[in-house]
Amino acid sequence: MKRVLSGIQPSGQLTLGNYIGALKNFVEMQHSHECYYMVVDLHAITVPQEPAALREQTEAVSALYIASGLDPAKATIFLQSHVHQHAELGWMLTTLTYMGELERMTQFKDKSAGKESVGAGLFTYPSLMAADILLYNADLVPVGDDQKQHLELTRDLAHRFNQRFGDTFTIPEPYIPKVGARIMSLDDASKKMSKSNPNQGSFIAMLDDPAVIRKKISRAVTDSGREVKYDPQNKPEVSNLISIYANCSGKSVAEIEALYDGQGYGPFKKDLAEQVVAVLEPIQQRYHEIRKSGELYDILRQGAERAAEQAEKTVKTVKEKMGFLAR
Ligand code: ATP
Ligand code: LTN
Repeated sequence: MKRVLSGIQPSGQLTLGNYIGALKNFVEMQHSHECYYMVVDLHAITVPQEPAALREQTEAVSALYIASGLDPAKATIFLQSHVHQHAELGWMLTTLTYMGELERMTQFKDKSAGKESVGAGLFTYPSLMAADILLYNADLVPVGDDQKQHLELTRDLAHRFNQRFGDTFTIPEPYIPKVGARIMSLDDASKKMSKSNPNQGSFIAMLDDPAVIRKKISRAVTDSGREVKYDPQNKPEVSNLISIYANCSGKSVAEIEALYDGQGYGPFKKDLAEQVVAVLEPIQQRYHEIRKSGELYDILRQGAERAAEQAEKTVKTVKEKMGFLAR
């Protein structure tokens, strides 16, 4: 069975982009793969986090994992900070990463742009991400399109380690959805939908009330035309909404275009909102049950135990190969 690993940062409310680009695939893959899914809290602190907010968001993201359909009996679900081997291997891989490689990362450039002081962890973020993946010798990493560059660096680091110290790591492949790998902001189709955008209207949060979802979609920017047509070059806003529709409904782009042929944007947006609500409402109901039940802590404890077993094996091998003395 192929191994899968991925993670999401508890750095804010999860969006529909996180769901379509990543979480939905996590759920699908658990049936046919050996899966490890983390909440990457160590990554979240690469930008300042209030402790109380970090605690709340970490619990919320973990609960959303389960509410979205991840099954602790099938997948190993855990917090990155509960498995200390992530930080340990992260450090070792940082020493193998070149400054020039990190300087080229577009996520770093975006997140550091215009900031006066930027933590060094934001810069070395990709080496920790490589450790996350290589610790479990993952074959496949389900992520959105924006993570492709980080995956490429992970592959380079795995090669580099294998060449320098002997065959150790599996070279992982990204697993990126065909439609919906990059859901764009509702107010600006040139930017990806992001949980850290201060404009609430730019994203749909997975926990937004149905009434709020309907309002946000009705206000989503379109163009001055009236044709529901998938054409990302010339109609980026409408194409983005079609991608969301396709993902939430299971309909193809061609079916959606045919359905709204000659009808303008009104009916399309109205139905789109109902499709999104139909996906998110049941997840929200389960989410509230899980938060109330207190079962989360047991799930995370068991997940961390299972993950640590595998992670420790890898760290032991890596230390031997790099020349650290055994205890
Ligand atoms: P931020 O927007 O705060 O930088 P993020 O949501 O991009 O955060 P993560 O929470 O770590 O960052 O992302 C988790 C997963 O969701 C990643 O696999 C990422 O590629 C995917 N993802 C995030 N935004 C989108 C989007 N707009 N469309 C598709 N996938 C997305
Ligand atoms: N960098 C990712 C989050 C992340 C991740 C990982 C994804 C951290 N470690 C390991 C896949 C595998 C992000 O910002 N979206």
